Amino acid sequence: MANRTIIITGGAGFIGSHVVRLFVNKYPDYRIINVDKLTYAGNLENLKDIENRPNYRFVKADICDFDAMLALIKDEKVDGIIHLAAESHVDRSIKDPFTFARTNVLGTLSLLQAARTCWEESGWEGKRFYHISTDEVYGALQFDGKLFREETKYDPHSPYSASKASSDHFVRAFHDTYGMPTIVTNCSNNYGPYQFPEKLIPLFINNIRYRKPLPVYGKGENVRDWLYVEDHARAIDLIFHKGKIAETYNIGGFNEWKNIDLIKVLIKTVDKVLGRPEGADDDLITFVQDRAGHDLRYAIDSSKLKSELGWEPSLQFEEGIEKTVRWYLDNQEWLDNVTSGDYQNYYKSMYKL
Ligand code: NAD
Ligand code: TDX
Repeated sequence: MANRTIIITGGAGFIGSHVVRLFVNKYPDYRIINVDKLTYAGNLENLKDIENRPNYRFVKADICDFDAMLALIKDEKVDGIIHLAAESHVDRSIKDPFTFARTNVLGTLSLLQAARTCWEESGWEGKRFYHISTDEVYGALQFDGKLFREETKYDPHSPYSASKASSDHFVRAFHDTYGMPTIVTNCSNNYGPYQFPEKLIPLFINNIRYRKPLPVYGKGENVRDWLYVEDHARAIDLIFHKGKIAETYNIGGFNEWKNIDLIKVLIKTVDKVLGRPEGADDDLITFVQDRAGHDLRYAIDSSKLKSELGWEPSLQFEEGIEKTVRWYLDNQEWLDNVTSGDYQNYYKSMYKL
């Protein structure tokens, strides 16, 4: 469908910036409106390469601001919303759950209600509200080979995953109650360029570079399922255009790693790229107090997405990790810019520096 006008919320964040870039480049006939509050995690630097494109507009706004969302959807005749804006870091949710309930739950509700108000008036035809969620809503798996499927019962444990679970339920409720054309996807851990360096992979790449301790929670036994961020963005594009209304799709790379094994790969790769001898930085591994309520294992079964829409991850993990390591090592200025100010203070208090 040509000439669509799409809001992408959270477009200045990690995954959102990849989705905005993909849509702006691939769909010159669409109008892409990036709605972002620019919290500590949102950086317009992530989108420097496309900021002057004629099919792109940035709007600094809070999704909790119902009147602003309503006016934007109405004035711009928006027909699609891809909703990524959220508070996304589990450790922060443990310290400050209210902010997560506000943005993730009330913000999503405000956006849904604004879209409903406009779209009920103009008709549901051709409209789409696509909500981006996480595998963490399914809870924790044991080491038994089982995977999260679309039918897996929700069992969130952290304030972050509880807030995402709640927002997922609101999205489905808007379909079931009002007939809003919605889609929800639940994705595994993403990695790649432009991820805020509080998350495991970018934080540890930077620490290895400067030979700072690597704070491994617990024994490093927890397992996560990792997907390269551009593969997630491709899945979002496909599902936005071809996914079935009211469906849920799991997105993941069938790529499980125990944290400690992943950290060893990171050390090896950074040392290789920097020309340091193998094993030079192994002693940076520092076991620290475990995260409260730390989910043992996440693993996504994305076979529905493959069989119904033909999506598969394009990148092998070793290749993706090396690409990611090189990007962070080459983009020190980006790292310095996004970690100045507020984040520095938070990081210092978190690790008692
Ligand atoms: P991020 O923290 O990097 O970016 C979030 C963006 O949302 C930022 O640009 C921020 O400024 C913006 N934002 C926050 N509160 C806002 C508000 N009230 N109004 C408007 N904008 C606001 O997050 P991310 O890692 O890119 O995650 C994006 C989405 O994908 C989230 O919904 C997250 O739950 C989901 N997700 C993330 C992962 C992952 O591994 N990172 C995996 C699965 C799902
Ligand atoms: O310093 C650390 N030490 C450590 O051992 C950090 C930051 C993390 N960890 C562990 C905790 C997790 O088991 O590494 C694993 C990955 O941690 P994060 O990068 O914080 O990601 P996670 O908690 O798994 O959540 C991520 O994936 C799902 C994203 O932050 C979420 O937004 C997404 O929904």
